[in-house]
Amino acid sequence: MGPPDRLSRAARSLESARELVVVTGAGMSQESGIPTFRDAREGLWARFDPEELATRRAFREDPDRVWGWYCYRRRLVEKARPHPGHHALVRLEGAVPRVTIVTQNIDGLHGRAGSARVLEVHGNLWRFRCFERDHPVELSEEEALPPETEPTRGIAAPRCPRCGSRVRPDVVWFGEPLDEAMLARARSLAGSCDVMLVVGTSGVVYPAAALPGVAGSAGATLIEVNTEPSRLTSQADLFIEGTAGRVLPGLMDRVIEGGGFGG
Ligand code: BJW
Repeated sequence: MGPPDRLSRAARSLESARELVVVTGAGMSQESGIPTFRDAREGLWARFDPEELATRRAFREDPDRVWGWYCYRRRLVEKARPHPGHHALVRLEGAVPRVTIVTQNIDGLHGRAGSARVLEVHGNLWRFRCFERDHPVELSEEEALPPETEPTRGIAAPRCPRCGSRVRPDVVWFGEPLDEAMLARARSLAGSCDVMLVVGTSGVVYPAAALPGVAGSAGATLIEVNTEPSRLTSQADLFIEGTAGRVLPGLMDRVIEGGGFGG
């Protein structure tokens, strides 16, 4: 089957879907200028050590180093804009009765594009809590976005106004549990959806990587969009090779042409 046939088949599945779950990963944001994690040359983990930046131990040992790196990440995201792929997912809400995006991304780009139902299972770069007691903390723009420095230059992590412990980003580091209620919701939706669209994830990080398996076992059609095969491709009914920013708008155009929900 050639790429146009795959797009048409994917569009037909989406047109008949009642409940769609879209699982996104770092590849979804790549064309907005945000690097992925595992690209061999440009990926964040090719340039920075996750053990030193994305674990509780790392923060405990050197909060300023970790805080400085997340300030650098926040600056990257602040300059980024949602791309046509994000907007195509918003348009999908007019074509399928219920659409939920389960994103591993912490950049908030789906929400900025206008997607209505987004579960950010790895947290959000722009929310903060304290390290010791999880008190939610509000920060000023200057505290969240201090002047540009090197990504590896430490920046003093602010203190929680209630308990004095250091402030951390409200994201999920390795070895930390995901929000229990949100994960339960994501699993339940995966088990009840009729189509799951998986975009731009390597499928190596659990528990998010298990969601396509849950959907597939429950009989959903799995459609994957990625620039290259991933760990999840063997489970996919349809693999569409290409970037999110090119494939998703093309897919949406076909859904609209085909009528879609209420169309
Ligand atoms: C394009 C594209 C374009 C490029 N268009 N495509 C079971 C088995 C094995 C291990 C475990 C397991 N269960 C738990 C674990 C341990 C661990 C884990 O999974 N480790 C694996 C690496 C082996 N998981 C955890 O620790 C999780 N916690 C947990 O399970 O807790 C249990 C617990 C319970 C009770 C008490 C205590 C604990 C937490 C995982 C948190 C992950 N955190 C990070 C950092 C978040 C904050 C931050 O951003 O700084 O999340 S790591 C990083 O990986 C980030 C991402 O969300 C995540 C996934 O990466 P993603 O999105 O797939 O990106 P890439 O780069 O890997 O892939 C990009 C893809 O896009 C590629 O395929 C490209 O081809 C493609 N692409 N450009 C379309 N333009």
